[in-house]
Formats: sequence, C-alpha cells, structure tokens
Amino acid sequence: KVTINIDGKDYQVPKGISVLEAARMVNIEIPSLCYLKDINEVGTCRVCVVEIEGTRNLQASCVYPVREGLKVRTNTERVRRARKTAVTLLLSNHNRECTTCIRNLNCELQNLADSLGIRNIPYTGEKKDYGFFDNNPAIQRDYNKCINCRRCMAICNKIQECYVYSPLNRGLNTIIAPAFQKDLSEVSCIMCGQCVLACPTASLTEKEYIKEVWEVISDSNKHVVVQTAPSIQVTIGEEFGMPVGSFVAGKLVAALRRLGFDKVFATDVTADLTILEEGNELMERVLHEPEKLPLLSSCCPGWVKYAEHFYPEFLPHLSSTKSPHEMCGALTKTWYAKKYGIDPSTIVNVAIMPCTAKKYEAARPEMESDGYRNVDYVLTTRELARMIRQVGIDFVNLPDEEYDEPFDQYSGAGMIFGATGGVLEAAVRTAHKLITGDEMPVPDYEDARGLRGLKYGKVNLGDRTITIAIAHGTGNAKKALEAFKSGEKKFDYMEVMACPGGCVGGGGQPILSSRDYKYISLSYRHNRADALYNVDRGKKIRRSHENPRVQQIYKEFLGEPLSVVAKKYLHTTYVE
Ligand code: HC1
Ligand code: SF4
Repeated sequence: KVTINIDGKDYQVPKGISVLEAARMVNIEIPSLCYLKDINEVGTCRVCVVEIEGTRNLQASCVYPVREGLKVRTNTERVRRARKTAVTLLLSNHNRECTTCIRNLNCELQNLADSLGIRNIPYTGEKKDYGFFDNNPAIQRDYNKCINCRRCMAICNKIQECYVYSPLNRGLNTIIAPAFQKDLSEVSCIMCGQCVLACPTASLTEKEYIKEVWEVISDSNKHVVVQTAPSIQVTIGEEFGMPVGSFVAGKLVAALRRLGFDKVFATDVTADLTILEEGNELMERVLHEPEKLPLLSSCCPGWVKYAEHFYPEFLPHLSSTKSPHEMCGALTKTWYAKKYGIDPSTIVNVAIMPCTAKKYEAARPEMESDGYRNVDYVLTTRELARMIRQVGIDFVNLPDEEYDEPFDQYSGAGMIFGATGGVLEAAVRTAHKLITGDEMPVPDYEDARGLRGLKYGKVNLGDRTITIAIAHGTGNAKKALEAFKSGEKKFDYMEVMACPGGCVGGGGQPILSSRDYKYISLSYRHNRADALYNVDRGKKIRRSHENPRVQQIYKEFLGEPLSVVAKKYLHTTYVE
C-alpha cells in the first residue's frame, strides 16, 4: 500500500494502480470517457485530468500511477475548465440530436455535458460528415457520433480478438473504423455487439426493428408470437431501475401481453430441446465417431460466426443442432401451426434476445422451415424496454403472469443457458441419464460456474470420463482451440459463448456506464448469472429430459432425438 493525498485528505491505496482508480476506490468521482479498466487505459479523452503537485501540466489520471506521498487535486477551477473544454470540443463536432437519439438519457457524453454544466458550444464552423453505415441486420455505426475513445476497438481486439476496428486517417481526421471504412458485414465482425456495450454514445447501436414489430402487432391478419431468451428474465428489470439480478419473468410476460402479442413463449423450452438433440449428438460421437470430437456448442451465433471466419477447420465439430430461438421459430411454423390450426404464412415469430448476433442469425438464409423464416424479427432487451416505455406500461408494478402453452414449462437447465457454463451444465445433467441410465443424484455441476474466462474439467458418467472446456469471450475460445491444436489440452465437448459472462453479458443487454465495466471482476454479469442459478435451484424440474413439453414435442412431432423430422427442422449446417 502507499499513502496518497487527494483533495487534502490522506488515503491508503494499493501500489501500482492509477490515480483514477485510486480516487474511485475512495469514492471520489473523476469523470472519463475513454477509460475502460484493464483494456483501454490510454488517456486520450483528457476528461480525467487532475493536478498533481510538482508537475506543471494537468495529467490524465487514468494513466498516472500512484506513488508514496503523491498529492492530487481533482476539483480545482483549472481542472474543471480543462474538462469542460475537452467535452465542449467533442460536442462541437458531434451530431447533437439528443432528443431523438437511441441513447438519449443513457449516454455518457450527454451525462458529462450535464454534470460539467456545459450550456453553450462557442465553436462554430463546418462539421465533418463521416457517414452512417448499416448494411447488415444487426449493428449500425454513426461516425458523426463517434468521439474516438477507442473503447470499441479495445473490446474487439483484446477481449474478442476479432480485430475489426483500427484508426483510419491521421490527426484530426482520425476515425476508428473497419478497414477502408467497410460495413461490419464485409469484415470479420461476429456481430456480438460487445462494441455496442462499450460505446459511450450512440455511435454504435443495434439496428432497431421496433417499427416493424408494431406494424405486425397491429395487423389483425397476423398471429404474432413472441419468445423470450432465458437471460431476459433476469436483466430487463434493470431498464426500469430494478437492481441488477432481479428475476422478473412474470412481469416480462405481463408486459408482452399488454403490448399486444398473441402468444408469449419461453425460449427456455426449446433450450431444453436443444439439450436433448445436442446431448444425443455428443453420445453418438463419443460411442461411434470419436474422430468427430470435440463437439463444440453452436447455440451462440457470434461464436459460430467466429469459427466460420477464424477456425473453419473446426466447423465439422460444431454441433448441427440449431439454437433454441431458431428451434422455437421452426416449431411455431410447423408443429404449433398444425396443432392449433393456424396458417403458418400468417404466423410471425418475434424473439426478444440479449444479443445483436441473433438478428444476424435469424437472417441467415438456411434458417427457414418449409419456406418460412423461423424467426421474423429479433429485438434486444433494450428495444423491448423501449417498446414498453413507448406505451407507458408501469413495468415494476405489473402482476406476474404465466407463459402460454405449449412453450410454457421449462426446466432449470433450460434457464441457466443464459450464463456461461450453463449449456454445458444442462448437457451434463442429461448426458448422465443418457449414458449411465441413472439420474445425476444432485444436478449441480459447480465446476461449470463462475466467470473464469476459460475452464477445463472432467465429468464422470458411469465408467466413462468426458473431458470438457468452457470459454466465454471469443479470445478465450481461441486460446482453447489453439491449446487443442497443439495437443496441450484435450477435450470432448466445449461450450463457447461469444460474450463475456454468456448471454447475461450479451451485446443487446441493458447498458451500464463504463464504471460498471469491470472486465476482470465482471461483477454485474455475475449478479445476473447468480439470479439464474438461484431460480434453477428452486425449480422442481431441473433436467431438460424431464420437461413434459419436450416429451410432448417428441411424442407428437419429432419421434425421437436425431430423427429424420428432427434433422429436417432442428439441425443446420455452417459455411466457411
Ligand atoms: Fe442465449 Fe440461447 S441461451 S443463446 O445465450 O442458447 O441470445 O439468454 O436465447 O437461442 O435458450 C441468447 C440467452 C438464448 C438461444 C437459449
Ligand atoms: Fe449472443 Fe449470447 Fe452469443 Fe453473446 S453469448 S453473441 S448474447 S448468443
């Protein structure tokens, strides 16, 4: 520890940290725009400047290390003026349409302008126009709202290792963009949306489909069903001021009904179904095709796209099972349509997902059944919250309501899909039964939990041992695949989620400010994941194969796992 003095008071703080971190530790707010702990500590925005005794210039506190006896002033007139100038300059070249902006009231630049008391922008002159790009179904980039903080680039390079962004041009004309300023669809972007979460403004946002969804809801000739991903149940409350980790499934259903959807379904049901299909795939490969091991999970479209771009040699290892939301889509337009006598051409399937990549997945040409798109529109958690606000629903005080038949009952295993390690844990619960014939006495597989970036382990299933790996953040998936290739690690099954934390940390989830972006402790993602595990613990049915709806779907439609019908509607292929 070292003793430093901030604003006239002594504090003991750990050695080796920055002044900014030290100040925040002792609850002294130093604002910043470009800083992201551990991954973007570059001091370019100059908003975090402070006075340091003994130095002439103001210093960027995010890159200034603490040392014994250091004296810091964070709130002098000079500091306030410098911060104000830095932000005013950014605003002078910014498309300031706050009232109609997606990030209105949740924008770090806007917040700063307010807290610094900026009331006018004295700089005039022509604004540069760098353009708007949205030639893909998932993510749009407005260069006129970019403040060059480089947080998108930091996440993409250091955590996801996709290397989509780099600085283009020079000096004042620098922008952070894909090579040749191409659209994200033309580069190795996996559409995970982690850059969207990292962006302090609306320069990077999801592509909205709210208008289209209102239109189908108002069309009385359409039967509009909505499905919600497991993680939405523990994250959407944050959009309405509820604490991180609030479980709000009942209110979520109630809100969707009030918006006018005809049926409200839980994607968790088809998550259970995924486990049956993928579990059987794993068993087939273990028993008969060991050369096709490891089996790699494929429910995360960001990860699938990552494999397609960077590791095509592993594509035969990806599970052919479609993701739960695609399965729900396929089943609504086939089994459900027939069972309830609804013309499938009138059914619209809207998916509420924590994810921008799901928008891209839904648009993949192969994701259709009998000529109908499986899923017609994907909305993120944030978009759904906007719809709820648009009609003035008081979310927090809604009563709890139940999902609609026949996608209503689901196991705890289906729910924990939303957290990293959850798919694997769910698979283990069912594989135990498939391989040994007996139920796992206690369904918890604790080794799969927690937010370590890469986990390796073993599962004993009777006299067989299955080796496993769990990665979240595609940079970690890369490490695991490289270790496998070099022979350093062996595993039979790997779960990969592109987003740190899994879907609870998805690119479509509520955006917390950079202060909550503790990529090392990932604390808020942890709370969201814990909420899923808590609900799982209290559920009567905790294993996918015990889900009565899944049993019904096999009985009435599919026959058995990996049957011809199951292969036709619930499995897919990948492209290099
Ligand atoms: Fe996910 Fe999945 S868990 S991918 O994270 O397999 O998006 O929540 O819906 O499809 O079920 C996301 C979450 C989600 C799918 C399921
Ligand atoms: Fe989407 Fe979940 Fe994959 Fe992230 S981890 S890209 S939220 S499916």
